[in-house]
Amino acid sequence: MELKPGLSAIVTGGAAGIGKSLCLALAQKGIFVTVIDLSEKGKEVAFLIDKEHTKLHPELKAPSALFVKCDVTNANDLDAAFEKHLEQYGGLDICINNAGIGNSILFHKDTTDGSDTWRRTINVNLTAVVDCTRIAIQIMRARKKPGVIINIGSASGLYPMYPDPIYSGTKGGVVLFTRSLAPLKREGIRVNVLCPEFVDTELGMKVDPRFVNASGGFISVEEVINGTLELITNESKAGACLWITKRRGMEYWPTVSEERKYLINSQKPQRRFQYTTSANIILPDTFEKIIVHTLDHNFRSATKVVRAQLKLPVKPKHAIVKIIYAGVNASDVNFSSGRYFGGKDEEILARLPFAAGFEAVGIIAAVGDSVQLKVGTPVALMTFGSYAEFSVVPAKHLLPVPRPDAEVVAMLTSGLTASIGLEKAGQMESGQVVLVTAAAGGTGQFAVQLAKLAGNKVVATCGGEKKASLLRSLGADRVIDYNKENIKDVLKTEFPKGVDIVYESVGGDMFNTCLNALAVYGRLIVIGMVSQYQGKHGWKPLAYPGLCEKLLAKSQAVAGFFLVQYAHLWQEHMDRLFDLYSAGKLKVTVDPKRFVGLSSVADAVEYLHSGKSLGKIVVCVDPAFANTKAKL
Ligand SMILES: NC(=O)c1ccc[n+]([C@@H]2O[C@H](COP(=O)([O-])OP(=O)(O)OC[C@H]3O[C@@H](n4cnc5c(N)ncnc54)[C@H](OP(=O)(O)O)[C@@H]3O)[C@@H](O)[C@H]2O)c1
Ligand SMILES: *[C@@H]1O[C@H](CO)[C@@H](O)[C@H](O)[C@H]1NC(C)=O
Ligand SMILES: *[C@@H]1O[C@H](CO)[C@@H](O)[C@H](O)[C@H]1NC(C)=O
Ligand SMILES: *[C@@H]1O[C@H](CO)[C@@H](O)[C@H](O)[C@H]1NC(C)=O
Ligand SMILES: *[C@@H]1O[C@H](CO)[C@@H](O)[C@H](O)[C@H]1NC(C)=O
Ligand SMILES: *[C@@H]1O[C@H](CO)[C@@H](O)[C@H](O)[C@H]1NC(C)=O
Ligand SMILES: CC(=O)N[C@H]1CO[C@H](CO)[C@@H](O)[C@@H]1O
Repeated sequence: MELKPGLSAIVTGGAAGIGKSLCLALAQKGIFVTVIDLSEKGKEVAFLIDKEHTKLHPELKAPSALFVKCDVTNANDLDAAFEKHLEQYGGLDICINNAGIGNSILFHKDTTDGSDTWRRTINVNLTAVVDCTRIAIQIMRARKKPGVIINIGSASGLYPMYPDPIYSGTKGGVVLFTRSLAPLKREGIRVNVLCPEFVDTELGMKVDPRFVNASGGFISVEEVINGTLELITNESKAGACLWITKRRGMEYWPTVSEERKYLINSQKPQRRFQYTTSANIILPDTFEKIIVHTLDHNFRSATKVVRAQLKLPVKPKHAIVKIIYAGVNASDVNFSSGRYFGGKDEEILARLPFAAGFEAVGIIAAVGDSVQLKVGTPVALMTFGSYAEFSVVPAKHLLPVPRPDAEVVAMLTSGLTASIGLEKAGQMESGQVVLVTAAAGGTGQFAVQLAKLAGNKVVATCGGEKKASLLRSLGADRVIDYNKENIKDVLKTEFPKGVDIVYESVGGDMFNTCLNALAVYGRLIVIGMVSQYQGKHGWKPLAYPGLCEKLLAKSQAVAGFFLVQYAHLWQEHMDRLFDLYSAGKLKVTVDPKRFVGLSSVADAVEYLHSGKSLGKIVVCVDPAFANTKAKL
């Protein structure tokens, strides 16, 4: 809401302290204010508001302020006070609930019935806030005009304040009460809460100065005013809780990553199974698949397309999936050389031949006993053997998806790795510098966007102008094309304090460059080491001399991340990625080069390692099927 002359506001507890300053700040903008307070000093504030108006906005009609003496815990008086405001100004645009009183005696040492002590403070600090909010909502709703309600909470509504449990309790109540009102935004009513730590007012002065000092000192009333004005003016804030401390400045509570721990998308179940096929899928007797017949890091030499029997009936708890798109992934070559399995050479050789391919989307073509999923449901699978026309998969490994599209394949390994990796291994929050390597690649593109969405500054590396321009379009703040610029030099001059998180998937020299660019407390997430996968003899582990010394000197962490170990989070993050994608907040780049049919898989794998690809590479296993379904 733009603060412009002629709007009207109510401020409870406006006679002194923060409330008084808020009244005067609103007055400066030419806003009519009703001061509600128990103290007669409110009259003087109304006078000051009037003076401010006369000086800055002489065009406004009088009276520019009202004072209503009222105890906010008295429901009848409160109704009457709001009514007076309405009579005078014909509406209500802003309501600031600021009234509060202190408590001098600890509640469990209180021998009275509490009606003049803790019960009263709960009534003033919590019940009256609820009551004022109720009346304000009713007025704003009736007028069908946008309105903003700001409740003044406290930092002790976010974390405990040991010397005064009642204080913490009421403020905690105000915080969750307010946050629960976020959905009112749909009606144009935004309710927000402000949570300052110790403020430089008369009330603040009563706090033990040692506490105040330990917390970094008082915050100024001006900062509280600035925070309130931000909550009023920024239309994106609804149910928002702004935390202000001297130590850390202004921050919203909770952080995006905390929020993600409890947010559940209620629309999910309706949408998830929206796309089902009406056509019966005809199960053939045989189908084609790619197998590794000899161990080789050269995917083409290691593999061949073979025909296999489709075994029917389907085993209990299993499903047959008709594959539509399969995802190409950097370690396909690692897999074809047998490096995925570990163990002795003879043991790996004994596995031959084995099926290749890590990930795909398709449609359930048949199910065995005890399977809940229906035939026709689009699903994703991340099981070995997905370079195939059909795949028999334990039903518990199937992830229902909204549509069997190329974009959804891109979200699987690549999207999930970025989403879960940044959160778990990277512990990403907001306001940090995040460096992403191979940023225009399958997983890099997601890391860049997710880091931006979480409110970070993103530095992205890539080789080539086409990739650089993709990255700029995805919102990267600084793109380093290593064909044109030296990554080390750029990081050194432009990020002298270092970067906080690195999403690293290249390995080798790149790993070293990134490690040297890491800030104090920084975290480097090892996602992969694509530069090492295709050495002459396949995989060759590297030594990193001095690694421990570097980490110790700057309290840094290097964290490995392997998606397979986070299967319990796949569905949650898949849903989140698809929601972002559907809402247009996440772009999914699939390389435009078309690979059709299983015979093109080797080309696709080589293309990935050519370093020319842009975004996720997918192979369309059954173009006919994909095309007919696209019309649905
Ligand atoms: N840990 C996990 O759970 C997990 C899961 C998925 C993926 N990954 C890892 O994530 C990384 C990316 O995989 P992806 O499937 O998404 O592939 P990708 O990023 O699409 O891979 C291609 C990109 O990597 C860079 N690159 C390719 N070959 C290179 C080389 N020899 N030296 C230096 N850079 C090279 C190129 O980008 P530039 O323009 O920047 O050179 C290229 O565009 C891999 O390291 C992979 O192992 C890990
Ligand atoms: C009530 O709120 C006021 C102002 O926000 C605060 O200073 C006071 O300590 C609070 N008292 C209790 C007991 O909650
Ligand atoms: C608080 O810190 C200030 C300086 O930062 C100092 O002047 C003051 O004496 C300290 N007060 C207490 C109670 O420690
Ligand atoms: C409050 O906001 C004003 C205007 O945006 C700014 O000039 C001032 O520095 C801010 N004050 C504080 C203490 O942040
Ligand atoms: C409003 O808040 C959002 C989210 O915090 C921020 O991205 C945006 O820049 C803010 N808008 C203004 C006008 O300050
Ligand atoms: C490739 O996909 C598989 C199966 O989802 C996954 O386990 C693996 O981490 C991926 N590997 C790379 C390097 O992309
Ligand atoms: C990303 C990945 O799975 N890399 C594997 C490649 O092969 C080596 C050696 O067997 C494994 O240690 C890696 O985990």
